[in-house]
Amino acid sequence: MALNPLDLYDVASALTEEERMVQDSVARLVDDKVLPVIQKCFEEHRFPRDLIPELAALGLLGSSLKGYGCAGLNGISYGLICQELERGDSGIRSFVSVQSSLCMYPIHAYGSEEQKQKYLPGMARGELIGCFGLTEPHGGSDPANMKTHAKRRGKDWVLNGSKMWITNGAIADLAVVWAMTEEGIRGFIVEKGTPGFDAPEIERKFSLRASVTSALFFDNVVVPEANVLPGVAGLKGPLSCLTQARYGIAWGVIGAAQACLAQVLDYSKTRVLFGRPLAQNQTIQVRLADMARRITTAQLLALQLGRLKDAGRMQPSQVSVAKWNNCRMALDIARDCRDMLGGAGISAEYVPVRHMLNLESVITYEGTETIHQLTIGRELTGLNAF
Ligand code: TGC
Ligand code: FAD
Repeated sequence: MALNPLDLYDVASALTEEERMVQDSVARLVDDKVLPVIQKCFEEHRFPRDLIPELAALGLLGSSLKGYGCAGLNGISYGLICQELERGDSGIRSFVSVQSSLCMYPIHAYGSEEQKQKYLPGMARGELIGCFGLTEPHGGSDPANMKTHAKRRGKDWVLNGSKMWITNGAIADLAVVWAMTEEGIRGFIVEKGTPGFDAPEIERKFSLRASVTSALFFDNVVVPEANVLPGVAGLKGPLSCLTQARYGIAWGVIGAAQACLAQVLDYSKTRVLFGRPLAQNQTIQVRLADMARRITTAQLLALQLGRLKDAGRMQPSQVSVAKWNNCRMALDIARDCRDMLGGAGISAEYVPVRHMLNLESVITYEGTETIHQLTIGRELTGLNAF
């Protein structure tokens, strides 16, 4: 029996029935609702907001959280959700990553009961949109050097500073913002419309054009004590959220790579050059084989990482291995697929160039490749090279 070129090791057979059902239902959503509109959204620099209710209806927002209207799925299912969404576009997966792992997760993990009741059910229904403000303009790789700060004033806090490159910012109803205080870094829930808070969109991106990216500005923004996350202080608060989101990205980018390989496989079999299909050339087959090998490796890495996550044993440096390997794999494949399409590869008719441009962001955000390499280096040697 011929192997599935997008799943050479039959990873599908290692999934439970529930995991397969989740994957299939998200795949249908992507085929029916994302793929028909996404290229136009990308060209128009527009996030397809009307998809939000569809994502919510399938339980994809905060899908691995328990209670508060969330689906309570396992880590593998969350990974498969990201994989299918990113087969459509990294911008759609980004929206779900930020809503779920970066905004709902910290409220769920570190919020008060009132905060959970107030925000999580609405966020799961897609009625409230969240964003996550960690990166600052002077250097995102080193969030410990944070300039945004909050000072106590009576029962309130006063927030000043700015954040940069914030996914969902301009469409968000609430922002989880990390700021320096006398007690170290704390998390603040800042609601849209709070005086002194502004979230302008960053225009003219060449990447993630179907995703909203914004700056956040805080000019003497008064935040009540009730909006401070009580359960965490220090850098481990935001970094623990990043661990969740990076896990999803490690799965997500597999979908982008699969979309590129699927299209270039078809193309290379029908494109006839020098009297034979492009796919009948040795160098083309070597390149295709290399893509399938790298996708297979990435799938197995993600699957084992998911098993570790579901067993409660996943370590941040293990996530770094997968985020680094899988983003690099997907970006290299998208670039190579773009090349194998020749001139057609720069056309919006084909998906690789869009995925390639998106993946330039994905390999940068949630920790650049270098940050993940140095994290693994520190794990191996016990020496901090940051
Ligand atoms: P370091 O001393 O290593 O750690 C400080 C404290 O945090 C703990 N910790 C972690 N906890 C949970 N998960 C992790 N991944 C953790 N990494 C570290 C650590 O144990 C320590 O705890 P404690 O109790 O001892 O205080 O901190 P460092 O200053 O040396 O920094 C390390 C470094 C460079 C790895 C970190 O700063 C880093 O990861 N930098 C990259 C920043 C980054 O990834 N930013 C992403 C912003 S969000 C984003 O990009 C969203 S895009 C979303 C989308 O659209 O999909
Ligand atoms: P810098 O930190 O200035 O890094 C510049 C270069 O220096 C990189 O190549 C880096 O690898 C390298 N470098 C850094 N340190 C070292 C070192 N010690 N040794 C060697 N090289 C080093 N942030 C959020 O908080 N929330 C979001 O929702 C969010 N969404 C994003 C969406 C998009 C589309 C993008 C592009 C970014 C987003 N980010 C978000 C920000 C993202 O996390 C940062 O861009 C990323 O962490 C890198 O920070 P920086 O851009 O400031 O680059």
